[in-house]
Amino acid sequence: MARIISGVQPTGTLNIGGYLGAFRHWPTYQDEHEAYFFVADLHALTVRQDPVVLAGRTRDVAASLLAIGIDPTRATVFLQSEVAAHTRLAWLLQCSASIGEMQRMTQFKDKSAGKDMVSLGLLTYPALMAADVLLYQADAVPVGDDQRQHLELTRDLAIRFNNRYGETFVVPEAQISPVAGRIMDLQDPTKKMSKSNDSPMGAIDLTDEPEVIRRKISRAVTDSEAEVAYDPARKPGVSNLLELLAAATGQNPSQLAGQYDRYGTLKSDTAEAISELLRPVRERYGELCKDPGQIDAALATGAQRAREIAEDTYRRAARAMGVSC
Ligand code: AQP
Repeated sequence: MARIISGVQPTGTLNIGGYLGAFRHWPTYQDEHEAYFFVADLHALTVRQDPVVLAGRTRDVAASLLAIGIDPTRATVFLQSEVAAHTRLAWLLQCSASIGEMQRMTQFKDKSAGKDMVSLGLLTYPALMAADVLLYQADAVPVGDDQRQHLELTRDLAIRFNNRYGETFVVPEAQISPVAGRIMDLQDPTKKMSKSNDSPMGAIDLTDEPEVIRRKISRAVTDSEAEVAYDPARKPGVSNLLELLAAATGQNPSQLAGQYDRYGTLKSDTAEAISELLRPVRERYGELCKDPGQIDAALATGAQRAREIAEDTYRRAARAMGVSC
């Protein structure tokens, strides 16, 4: 059985961007793959976090993963910080990577731009992400388009390590969704929809009620023209709405454009489709919140399973580099 792994940072409430670009597909891997899904709480520390808020969001993101349909009896769900091998392997990989490689990452450039204090962790983040993947000897990593460059670096580090120290890691493939690979912010459609963006009106959260979804989409920024066309460069706002509607209904955004002659109807249909798509997630999330013991039990079992495989890979890598483990 092929093995897959993917993770999500608890830097905010999960939104429709990450859902359509990545998480929506995760439950489909559970039967035909050995699947590992984790909450990347250590990655969240690369930017300053309030400890109480971070701990709450970490649990909330874990609950959301169960709510989207990840079944802890068919997949391994865990918190990154509960498996010590992640940071231990990250150190070994940092010592095989160059500063230049890390500085070239566009996410580092974007997140460090204009900041007075940039943490060293933000620079070395890709080495921890490489460790997240390589520890599990994953064949494939389903991610959104924004993670393509980090996955390329993970592959480079694995190949370099294998060449220097002998075959140790499986070299993973990125699996990027052909639709909705990059959903844009509703208030600034030139920017990716992100959990940590400032404007709450820019993102649709997975647990938003239908009237909130309607309000956010009705206020989404479009343009001063009146033509509905799929042209992300010239009409980013309208194209983003078409992309959302297409992903929610399994259609093609260019073909959908031909069915609309008014922005208002496009917006109301998009709101309706997203609201329906998220209905089961909202309902399951509500049930899980009433039974937090379920989340704790899933995470405890998941961490135990994850540690077994991760520690084995870490020991092999450490011995290959000549250090005792
Ligand atoms: N807007 C998006 N469109 C498509 N895919 C997306 N992903 C995130 N945003 C979009 C994909 O979701 C997975 C989990 O992402 P993550 O939380 O690990 O990191 P991220 O890409 O940095 O997500 P955010 O929301 O932008 O977080 P912050 O605000 O903290 O930087 C990944 O597979 C990602 O590609």
